[in-house]
Amino acid sequence: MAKSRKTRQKLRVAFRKNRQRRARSKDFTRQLRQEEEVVEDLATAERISGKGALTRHRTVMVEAQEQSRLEVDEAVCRPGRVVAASGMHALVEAEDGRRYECTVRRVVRTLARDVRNIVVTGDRVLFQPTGEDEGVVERVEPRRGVLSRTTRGLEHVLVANVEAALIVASAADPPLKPNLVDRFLVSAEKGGVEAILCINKCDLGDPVELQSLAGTYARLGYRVVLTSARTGLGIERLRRLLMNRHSVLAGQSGVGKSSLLNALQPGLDLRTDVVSEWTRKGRHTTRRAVLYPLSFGGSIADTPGIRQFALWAVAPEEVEGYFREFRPFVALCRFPDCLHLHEEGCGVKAAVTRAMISATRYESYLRMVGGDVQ
Ligand SMILES: Nc1nc2c(ncn2[C@@H]2O[C@H](COP(=O)(O)OP(=O)(O)OP(=O)(O)O)[C@@H](O)[C@H]2O)c(=O)[nH]1
Ligand SMILES: [Mg+2]
Ligand SMILES: [Zn+2]
Repeated sequence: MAKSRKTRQKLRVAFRKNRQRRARSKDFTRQLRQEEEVVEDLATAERISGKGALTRHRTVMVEAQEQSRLEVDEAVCRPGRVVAASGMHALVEAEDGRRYECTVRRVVRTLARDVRNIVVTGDRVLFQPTGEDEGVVERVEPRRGVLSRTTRGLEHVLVANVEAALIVASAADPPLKPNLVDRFLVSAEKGGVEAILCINKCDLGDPVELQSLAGTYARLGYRVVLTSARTGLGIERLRRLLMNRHSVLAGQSGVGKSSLLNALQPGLDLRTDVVSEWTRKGRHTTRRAVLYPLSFGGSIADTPGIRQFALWAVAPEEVEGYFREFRPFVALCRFPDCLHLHEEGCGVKAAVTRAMISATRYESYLRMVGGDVQ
């Protein structure tokens, strides 16, 4: 007991030192070097077993992980939500609406699974204000409801703590890619987020074709909204669907996500000025996920368009579970481990032949099982 108390004290001292260091850009290289050291320490400690200095060191590190949640001085910390994030920096909005440019406390970075996702837009955090509009993120709360994909072999969380994802596609310009839509639907379901399909630019599309496409997804039980940011079609319905919820706009680049947001929330362009230095560009080519409050209740994150999309952590045999319409037919497959590719006696393939499963959906399935990037 005594020993562990001592350890804890040591850790506290170290943490306090970290906290006092201001993350000025001239410190950046030095900081990076220190981070590398800590990461190396962790890696070494993980490999060594048996009794010895390294084992003790490992114990300390493990304790540090466990204690990191306790170490936060809740009396001086405030809860907030990450409005935009970039590397080790996060723009955090406190409950009173004030915004703080925050760095991330080193122990939080060390404990993160990978560097990409330390803080993401939508994260709920505890932060300590260090000035009028500056602070330090002390803790990132566990995420619920995420939209992620795989980037260079790592999970890339686009946004966290959302209840609904508005998967936006366009009727034309760019043409609708069903495979990309299906990937987003899978990603949302995997992340515990309700997917709402929004087909935008309906002013450009053939109404008959659009109705049939909308019908395909509506029959699967997805909510489908046909919109036009240009004419205002469907905007009121969208508003009702998003009211009082935390949502995200996701989809291919150029489908009109930001335009929809402007239609949903007139006057938002005024408010985007605040985050313009974070987004570093006009609102028409979104580079970074940014969270906006909605005047009719709730919030919505606008995200950058995605051209390529590899699913995160979905094994081939799991994919069928995300294709709701396959379920009744999977039981008819001759082999219990049927992947519905070339197997004999496959109930799913038979259903595709009989047009009971859409050929386009089956094609999406094949691409996902094949690990294709779309
Ligand atoms: N005809 C028509 N054009 C639209 C509509 N919605 C958006 N656009 C146009 O489509 C283009 C792209 O719109 P954005 O809102 O920037 O698209 P985005 O999805 O936010 O794109 P990224 O930020 O690159 O992901 C712009 O020129 C818009 O004016 C629509 O409903 N109808
Ligand atoms: Mg945009
Ligand atoms: Zn099968």
